[in-house]
Amino acid sequence: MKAAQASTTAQRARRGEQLALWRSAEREPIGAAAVLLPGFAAALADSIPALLAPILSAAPLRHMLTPGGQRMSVAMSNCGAVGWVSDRSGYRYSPIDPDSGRPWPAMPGSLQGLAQRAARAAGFAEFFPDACLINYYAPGTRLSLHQDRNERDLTAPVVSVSLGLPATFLFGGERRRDPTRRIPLSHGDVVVWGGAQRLAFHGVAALRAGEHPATGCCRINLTFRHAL
Ligand SMILES: O=C(O)CCC(=O)C(=O)O
Ligand SMILES: [Mn+2]
Repeated sequence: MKAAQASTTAQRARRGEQLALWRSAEREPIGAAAVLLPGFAAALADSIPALLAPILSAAPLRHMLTPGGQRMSVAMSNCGAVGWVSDRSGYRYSPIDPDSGRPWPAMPGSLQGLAQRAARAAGFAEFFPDACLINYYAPGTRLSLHQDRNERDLTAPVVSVSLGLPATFLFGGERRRDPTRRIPLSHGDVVVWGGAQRLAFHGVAALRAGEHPATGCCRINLTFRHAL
């Protein structure tokens, strides 16, 4: 019974993703090797917060310390074989949650599948995410321009899923000073970048206050990467 229900949910998600891709502007290039997939995760998006609840109870959100000693304003946690961590000694991936001393919670198969299908829809056929960074944005929180460059294999793309309150994603070039595009993101939108744009600078503008039925007064972002 459980297996039958699970496969129905997965089938519904896939049908929703197909529909999202067929509708007109469903695959909006935001660069040569970067694409916005509006609503790609819509079929699963409302159920993701419940999926994250046990993960966040085992590995609670925390404001990590930057190597420079500042607390990050975005609260973070991870699921998957490894998790992204930051502290005085730098940025890296770790199989162990430093707060608990235990491995990170496993990445749910439905999330891994979603990330793989989004990568494929964006033109990256083989994607095996082993890390899912969970970012929690309260109103006013922003993520400054940065590159995702702590992964060993930079041929794999980054898949980024937006949930809850709308945000403005900033997507630039390979140099910090390159101009940035401002891309509005809503609940269920997915951005994928890789290839020649894998090291593009990107960030998130300060989150505007609001209320969303799926997440309440925050935005949650899931970033899937192949780290090791
Ligand atoms: O929240 C987002 O949309 C982007 C997150 C991000 O760039 C990161 O976690 O490295
Ligand atoms: Mn990033």
